[in-house]
Amino acid sequence: MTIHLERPTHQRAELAVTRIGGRIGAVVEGVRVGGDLAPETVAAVRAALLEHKVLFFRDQHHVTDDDHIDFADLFGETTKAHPTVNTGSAKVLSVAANRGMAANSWHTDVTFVDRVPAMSTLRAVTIPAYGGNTVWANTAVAYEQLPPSLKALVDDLWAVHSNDYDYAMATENDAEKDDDNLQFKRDEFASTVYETQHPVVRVHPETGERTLLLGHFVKKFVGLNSSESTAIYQLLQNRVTKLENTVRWQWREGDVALWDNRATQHYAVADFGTQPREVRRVTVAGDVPRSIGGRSSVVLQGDATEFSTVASLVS
Ligand SMILES: O=C(O)CCC(=O)C(=O)O
Ligand SMILES: [Fe+2]
Repeated sequence: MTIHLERPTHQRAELAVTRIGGRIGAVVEGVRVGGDLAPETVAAVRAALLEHKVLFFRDQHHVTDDDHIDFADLFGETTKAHPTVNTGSAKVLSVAANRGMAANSWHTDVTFVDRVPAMSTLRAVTIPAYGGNTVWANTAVAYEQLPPSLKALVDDLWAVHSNDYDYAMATENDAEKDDDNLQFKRDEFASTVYETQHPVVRVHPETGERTLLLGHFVKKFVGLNSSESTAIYQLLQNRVTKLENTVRWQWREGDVALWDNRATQHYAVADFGTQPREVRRVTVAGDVPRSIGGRSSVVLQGDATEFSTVASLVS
């Protein structure tokens, strides 16, 4: 797809969106990431995001933290860097290998609060010589492709998500977590505990698609015991993370990724040994999920108003 756009300066801008996966992922060319995109460019990027779920922009070496924030701001109000983790910036979350904030398990960002972020933008600052790819999965197609019997199972199922989640359940199929990492999680990540009950099937506020809202912050399903919860969680996650349903990105420094956090999960592959790796994230505020029946997620513990505003349904 090639879209020709007129800039306010009347310079002709060309935005090219090239799919890189069958079910998710596209590379966007012709956009200089920052805060000064023309409104029609922002609209075109947003439309491409809703369609492809994750977009990649190569060679954005010029981007500073401020440019990164300004870029994210074009898609909605930005959140605080994180509800509990402070990496030295109000809006930018640094995810560095040596900080032990492991992202090597499948998750959707910050689902332990009610106002789940709408989008995340990630910028590659330091990338190892090999390894350290990130993989995204499409949770709308995962729902769509469930057989009717499994749709019936999940359509009225609710899950409790927490930042003080059951690590054993989330890590069962994932890379092993080391002790430092677990200690970090206990000390900082869950310094304030948040717990929210979300529908497992969420109606996407912009596309109307039904998506599976799961990931490693799920503690249990409402009304099921822990072994039943683990079994159902694995069954559904196997659908989400099926390789055909994913795209894997091999980072180069200067890359920027933008994903729809309402329709994806992601996983940062921890296969780069002791090499340094740093990516930085700026997050766009989202609304409170709604079920197929129109019921909203319910806060069980923690107040996320300091972290993020609640986005209006369609921005
Ligand atoms: O390190 C990565 O590639 C992804 C980190 C992550 O999960 C995030 O920034 O939300
Ligand atoms: Fe993440």
